[in-house]
Amino acid sequence: MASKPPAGDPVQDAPQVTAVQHAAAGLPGVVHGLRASQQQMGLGRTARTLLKVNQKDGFDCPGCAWPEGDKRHVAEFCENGAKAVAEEATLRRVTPSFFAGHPVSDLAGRSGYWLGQQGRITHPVYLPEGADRYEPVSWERAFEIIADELTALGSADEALFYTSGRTSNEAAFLLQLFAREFGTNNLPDCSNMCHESSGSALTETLGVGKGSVSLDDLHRADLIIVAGQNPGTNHPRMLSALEKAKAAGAKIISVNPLPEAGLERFKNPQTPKGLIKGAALTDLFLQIRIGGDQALFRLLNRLVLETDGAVDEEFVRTHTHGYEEFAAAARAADWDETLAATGLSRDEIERALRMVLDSRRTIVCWAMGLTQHKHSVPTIREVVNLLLLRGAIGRPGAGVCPVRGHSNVQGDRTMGIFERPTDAFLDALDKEFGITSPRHHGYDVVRSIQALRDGEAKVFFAMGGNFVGATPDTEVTEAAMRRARLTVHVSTKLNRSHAVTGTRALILPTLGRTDKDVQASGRQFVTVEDSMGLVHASRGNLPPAGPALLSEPAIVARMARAVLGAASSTPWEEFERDYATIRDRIARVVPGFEDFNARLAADPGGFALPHAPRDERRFPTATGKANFTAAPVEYPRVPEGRLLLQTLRSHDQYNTTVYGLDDRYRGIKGGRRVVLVHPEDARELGFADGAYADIVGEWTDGTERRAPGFRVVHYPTARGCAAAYYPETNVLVPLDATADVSNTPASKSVIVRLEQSPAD
Ligand SMILES: Nc1nc2c(c(=O)[nH]1)N[C@H]1C(S)=C(S)[C@@H](COP(=O)(O)OP(=O)(O)OC[C@H]3O[C@@H](n4cnc5c(=O)[nH]c(N)nc54)[C@H](O)[C@@H]3O)O[C@H]1N2
Ligand SMILES: Nc1nc2c(c(=O)[nH]1)N[C@H]1C(S)=C(S)[C@@H](COP(=O)(O)OP(=O)(O)OC[C@H]3O[C@@H](n4cnc5c(=O)[nH]c(N)nc54)[C@H](O)[C@@H]3O)O[C@H]1N2
Ligand SMILES: [Mo]
Repeated sequence: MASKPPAGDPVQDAPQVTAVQHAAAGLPGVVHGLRASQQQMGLGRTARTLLKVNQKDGFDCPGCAWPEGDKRHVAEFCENGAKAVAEEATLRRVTPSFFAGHPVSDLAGRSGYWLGQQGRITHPVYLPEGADRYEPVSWERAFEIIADELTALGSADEALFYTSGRTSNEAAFLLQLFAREFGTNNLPDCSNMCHESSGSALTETLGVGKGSVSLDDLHRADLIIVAGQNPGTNHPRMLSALEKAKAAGAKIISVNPLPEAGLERFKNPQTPKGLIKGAALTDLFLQIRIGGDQALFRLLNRLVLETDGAVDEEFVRTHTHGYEEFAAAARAADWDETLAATGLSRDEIERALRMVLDSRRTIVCWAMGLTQHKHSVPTIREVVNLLLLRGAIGRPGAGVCPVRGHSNVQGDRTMGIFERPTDAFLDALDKEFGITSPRHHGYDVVRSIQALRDGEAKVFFAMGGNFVGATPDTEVTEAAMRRARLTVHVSTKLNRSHAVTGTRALILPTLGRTDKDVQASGRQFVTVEDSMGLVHASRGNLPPAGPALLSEPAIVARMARAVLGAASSTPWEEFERDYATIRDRIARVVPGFEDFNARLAADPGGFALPHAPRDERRFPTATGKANFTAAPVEYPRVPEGRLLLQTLRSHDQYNTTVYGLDDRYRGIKGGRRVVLVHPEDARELGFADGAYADIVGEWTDGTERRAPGFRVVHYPTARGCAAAYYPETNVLVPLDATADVSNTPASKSVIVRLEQSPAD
């Protein structure tokens, strides 16, 4: 049996395989992007909308967090940005009559793709206890329901306030303020599943949990290592920066189990030459085994240590701590073990070493390929060790570049969306608002699911995102969510989380980035922070999806008034009226935002937040120096006959939002239930290309998890490895399989076996 779409879902999943592509973007990219837009919103609206993407007077692309350069192109977006915009600016609508026709039991049987295709939600709706249909509800009544449930809790810590990374700075600041006034630090966010490992490793070693480079640094680098990232699909505009760096003489090393099209060759759709010819980007492709990166960087560090003059001794002496212990560990790195862990050859590693030694300005970029493993934090620390050895932090053209996902995920954290806030942040908040914030830590995403499962959390509120769709161990998570007394989703579009509800549920429709936001004081804008710490304004220009929609800041402000009542002296009404008054408070609470409104008025293009290691080689760590670390080398051990599975994104999705069923660059069409396996491995396991298999996850506690009916695709991945799309394979990731320290689900290293599908 080829496909197993949920019952009643007309969308057929029947994957076909064509040739793998070796170049990204170019004309096909532009055409695909515009086609998606036109289907959803028609030609005039398409043009009006796309011309405003990432312009100084327009809105921030709701796609990725890649920064915009100072000199902007007329069309500062990419194919996937266009899809993200079309998805939000669509003319399709989900109205109360839609809910009358589709009970929750029906929605629960639909695919995420189908749900997303229904359009923008127009009215607040409520699912009463025991009912199977969402019904229209007034905003007043919706907030009363939330207030009733929240005030009935035995402790504020029985409530969870989740944030996905599209939320603006203003809304995020209000949400964390509300949660803390209410009495909890339970502020899990998508970052917990994303770059938390980067934040953990960088905070400990450099003192700031963010990247240390600007776009300009990328352009000036002479070596860029891109490890565990697929920019051709997920950060297409990054390819322009890589192209520019190359034109100025930089070399690029890609470290990836898959040969990703964009990294091989890039056809820049914004230059006439690029449209046709394209530039080869990667100079050295290290086709690493999944999870082999720590071993690779450890050995490179040993080899640097052994090369005369290769260590920047002045930097090490002046700015670092822990060198001796680290050097002892690095010197013990073993060639044979590294070759086994990485699957690379000695020659490849020596070539990488020569490129590192030839470089003064080295940048390492990474994303989920490094952050979603058990040993992600020590892996990223090892990357930092290399840069510290070479003095490549706080030098122009050099540094760390964790490439963020959601367009404001970094800003949300800056605004205090964090279950483990620092005392300094809470002190400032308390002083500004005259409140007493709770000081004990709250729950992150995985702990939130455990708390719901164990009955310790009872109300779940989500500011965007698709919690049950994005989190691991789908069956466990959905059962946990169903135990909640109340689930509330502030959403633009339908998704799986609206069909997996607590005893009672609310869907609160909200404005997106592209929508015009008018409040009592006039037209509003919001602000966001990109992956490189640049803060700028975002202004929607389209009429909202319906008159009943409220903005995210308005929803939080009204909820706060309903829940906290007279007990709160925070001017929630004023915040809703005029977002500039929120920014005035942010300016007084969050370092780096002084004179926030004035600086935005002076330059709507925005300003850069301070970054001590980058700006002044100052390292606000526990030791006051940049810390070398010396963790034991780890890599996944895969038993005979098993594969190491990574769960990743296709070219046609935005996280749990599926735009379409094609993964153009990888040559997959018309379906998503595919598992990519090296031809030799597939043959040894007895699976021809085109055979159907169940993927069975094996976890250390002896439990198994099954994802049925995947088409096996013979694909040039690293030996012993496999790849399949998320969220379909989340069911295979055990809730307990998380990264040490950061607690991020280890969704890039799942041990699996393939079993013949019963109906094949
Ligand atoms: N169009 C589009 N854009 C997006 C998103 C989207 O879904 N669609 N999502 C956004 C979000 S939230 C995020 S976080 C980013 C995600 O951006 P990416 O991290 O690029 O996303 P993934 O598809 O998870 O790809 C992981 C990459 O790491 C590689 N990899 C896997 N395991 C390993 C490993 O052990 N070692 C190494 N070296 N490489 C490995 C994979 O082969 C793949 O190339 O993109 C953001 N932008
Ligand atoms: N197996 C596996 N699991 C993963 C990953 C993986 O690589 N593998 N990646 C992880 C990563 S990196 C991330 S970031 C998470 C993503 O987790 P989430 O951020 O929770 O998921 P999304 O799919 O991005 O959320 C999409 C929904 O957000 C809502 N939305 C969109 N725009 C807006 C808006 O402007 N306002 C509001 N209020 N709502 C809006 C829409 O209703 C839409 O359905 O998933 C994680 N899960
Ligand atoms: Mo992410």
